[in-house]
Amino acid sequence: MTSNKLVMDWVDSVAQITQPDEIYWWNGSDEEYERMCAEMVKRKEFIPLNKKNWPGCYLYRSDPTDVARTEKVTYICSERQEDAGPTNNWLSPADAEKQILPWYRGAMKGRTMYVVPYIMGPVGGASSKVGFEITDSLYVALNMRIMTRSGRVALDQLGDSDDFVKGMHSLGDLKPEHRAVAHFPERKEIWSVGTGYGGNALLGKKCHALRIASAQARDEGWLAEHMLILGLESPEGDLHYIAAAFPSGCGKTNLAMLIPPESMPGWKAWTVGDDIAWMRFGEDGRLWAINPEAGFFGIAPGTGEDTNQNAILSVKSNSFFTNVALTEDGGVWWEGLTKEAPATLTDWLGRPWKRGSSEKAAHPNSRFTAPAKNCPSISPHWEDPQGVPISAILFGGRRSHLTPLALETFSWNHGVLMGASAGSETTAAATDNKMGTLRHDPMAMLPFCGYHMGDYFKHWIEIGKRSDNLPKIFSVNWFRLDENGKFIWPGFGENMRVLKWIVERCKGRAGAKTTPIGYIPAAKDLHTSGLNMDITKLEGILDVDKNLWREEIKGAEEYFKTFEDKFPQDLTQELNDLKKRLS
Ligand code: GTP
Ligand code: SPV
Ligand code: MN
Repeated sequence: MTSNKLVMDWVDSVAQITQPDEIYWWNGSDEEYERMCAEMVKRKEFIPLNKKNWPGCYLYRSDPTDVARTEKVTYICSERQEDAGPTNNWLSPADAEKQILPWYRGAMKGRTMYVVPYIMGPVGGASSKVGFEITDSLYVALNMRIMTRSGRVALDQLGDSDDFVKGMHSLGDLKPEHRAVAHFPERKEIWSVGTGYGGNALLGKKCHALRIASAQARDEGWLAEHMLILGLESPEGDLHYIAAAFPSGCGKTNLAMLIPPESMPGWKAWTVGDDIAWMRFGEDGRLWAINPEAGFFGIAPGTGEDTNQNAILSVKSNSFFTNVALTEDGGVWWEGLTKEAPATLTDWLGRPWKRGSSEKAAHPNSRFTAPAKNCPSISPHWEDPQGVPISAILFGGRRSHLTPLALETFSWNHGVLMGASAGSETTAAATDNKMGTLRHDPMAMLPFCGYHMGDYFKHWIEIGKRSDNLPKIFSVNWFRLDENGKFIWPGFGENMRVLKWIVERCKGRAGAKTTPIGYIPAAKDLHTSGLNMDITKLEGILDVDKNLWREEIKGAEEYFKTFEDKFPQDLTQELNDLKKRLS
């Protein structure tokens, strides 16, 4: 409990609505964590894993209808519809009360209500933010314990201040038709009901650190972005940090934990964050980024020793697994963990599974929750309250065609245009989208921007006017396919070759050819020694087809019309310049 009357009044009001049997204040201690994990085992919600191979690890199976973010029922409940903009679902606060609040009434009868205070950002950090998640899901509370700094520390940081986000979460009856994730940016409030899945229910993550925080960042002159943060150290000991925005399921966690290939001796990569970056100007006019989270909520499938060894080492202890398969010796497995599947498994739905089955053993969006400090490549600076200085911003996505492996934009505004016109093929991270369909996803923020996307573009342009010490903006794409549907670029650790070029461009050292869409490395400008790849294939993904790009730009121009007069003039100017260069 706390002496903060505003918090106490709000907790009371939620209890009035939800009618829990008991209220429990989360303190964040190790003793509490152990006790609550044991409670989950007692309730048969957690399956403890084999203690020898997976110490402190548990498997959790969610409701089978509740396995990914649901964008269809995610709302921005600003007072005015135009503040939510054309890319968000809007509900007026009054309609939200009518439609959503009834699903909370009496929902916690027979349950405990956990009050989880949390900090997004390092403890004591000037740019860290406090929030509360009230939840009737112990799984959610325990995940928040890994993903944020939670409990007493957050109450201490808040004191009697009114600067906190109010998150009200209930599993409700878990029926998809009684499911909603609603955000009230003006009141710094979040309602999530009828779902227990990660991005819908761990309210510190997408709901607070992106949707609420992006609106706050617009008002206060900073950036809240769907970006990983990575430090790159050259053999000479030079350190550069990059921030990269890729849509969900498009490689942030993997890039954030990359291990440089053996043919690049001396290069080191340091993980600062894998999903969210909050960036503010320092006194030096540079953008400094913090990772507001304290853990990784990462995609299991595709994560293996040879693709992401640092992630494997991160999840080996004190981690949770959601919707993966169970092995006979009490371990976990998912597609891509090993080349060959174990002969028999229990699948993510708890059914017997045999190698060769046409069905997946783990859900394609199955996830691990791991403490960031477990990661062997975690940066010594990952909890620095002032953050790390960003030299380059990368935009990327899953583009099987067209978009080159790497490109440097000509200017900040050109970079913003490129981020704004980015598209990506959809993945299993959200339901309701057919997988693999190309959609526009500006700055990888389409599902996460808490206000009008046109105003968001304007905010990026404004940020660019405030400093002449800005990061350079790049575009990357690891996902080009050949005529057989195979990835052309080897990806993963090999992406270091592209990052090296980026760092050297920041220092004005690497070569590039000037094309209408930006500076693109020639094959000779990349570190290719030890790269097991046909040079003509590499040249193929560094090429610019003007005709196809003209089509692409036409599509972007059409898309931008949805923002009407909110689309910034400066971007229209950039678009016209780009069209001229392509004609
Ligand atoms: P969210 O947690 O949903 O935001 O996803 P993310 O952006 O962190 O994506 P993640 O790193 O988990 O990667 C998603 C999928 O893409 C996994 O199956 C990876 O194996 C695959 N992937 C990541 N990087 C690469 C790459 O460089 N090349 C290829 N071919 N696949 C990759
Ligand atoms: C994403 O979908 O971008 C994620 C997973 O990082 S979730 O927490 O569900 O949002
Ligand atoms: Mn993400």
